[in-house]
Amino acid sequence: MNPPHESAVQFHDMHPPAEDLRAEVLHGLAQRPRRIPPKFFYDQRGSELFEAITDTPEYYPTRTELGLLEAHGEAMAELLGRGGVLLELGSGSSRKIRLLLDALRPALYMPLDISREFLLLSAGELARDYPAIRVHAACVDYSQGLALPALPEGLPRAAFFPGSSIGNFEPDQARQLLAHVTRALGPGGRLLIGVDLQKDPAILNAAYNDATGVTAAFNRNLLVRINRELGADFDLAHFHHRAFYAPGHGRVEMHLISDCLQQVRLDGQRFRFEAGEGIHTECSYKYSVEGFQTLAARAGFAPLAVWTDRDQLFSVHCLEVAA
Ligand code: AVI
Repeated sequence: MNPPHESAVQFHDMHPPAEDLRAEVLHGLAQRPRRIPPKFFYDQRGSELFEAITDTPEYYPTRTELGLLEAHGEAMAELLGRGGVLLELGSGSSRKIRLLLDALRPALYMPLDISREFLLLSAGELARDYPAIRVHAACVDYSQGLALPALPEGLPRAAFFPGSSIGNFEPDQARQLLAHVTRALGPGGRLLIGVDLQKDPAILNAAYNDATGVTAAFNRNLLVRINRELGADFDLAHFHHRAFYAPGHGRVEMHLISDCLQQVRLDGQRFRFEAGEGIHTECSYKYSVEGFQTLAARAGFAPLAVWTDRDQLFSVHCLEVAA
């Protein structure tokens, strides 16, 4: 069944085939430490669980970033340039983009996301609610580069990358991704990007270990997905969630830890897990304002403005592609 309002959206499907999931999971399980990239969290259920995380009292980034967009949306829109093309990387939730669209009123809005169902649904709803804005949605894995449908020439270009999703990339990959964004925007193009700040580890540890266990369910859903889509036999009763701030790396790490000695079968192969052995499923890097500006400069961005909340939990940067 088509999601409501889908027809108002021009849709570009550049989604990686299921074989990418298989190949990357097999490759990651053979590594030491074992790892699976966090982009695979976001099937339909994973996207819903992530939304639920953003409503937990411990997970401060979403509400803090929303507060910054509410307080400074007009100034942000002024810097981004009205009436142009707006790309959004990782269009998971529509709450933030609605604030920006209200202030910015672009001619064309192009959300990019790996989760096809979520993308179509939210893009369809936005097309309905903002009939004056053309909506072209592209299902892409932007961790692999930024192959985009052709963009109209002669309009100012801006991109919005909220949620500190940039923190889920290793710093060198983050630099590469930002460099792809500079190429898509061209000289003078502007980027509004949300970046989680370095802070008291107790706040970070609580944010990734919420009391109701939503983050644990989000992490474990990765195994549910791999069982369903790849026919693996992960025993969910014997893998648990672990998340902690790693000060030496400046990042939060998430892992799925085996409770016991066990074997998992996938694609005719057996993977042996010792008790306590895990799969590293996510890094979430935290930056100082200066640390992030240095990273962005290495990708070709010059800083224009930065907004932070009173408690210095979260930052939103406006950057310009240097000529
Ligand atoms: C999407 N990303 C920025 C989230 C984060 O905080 O790194 C994903 C997440 N993982 C656990 N909780 C939220």
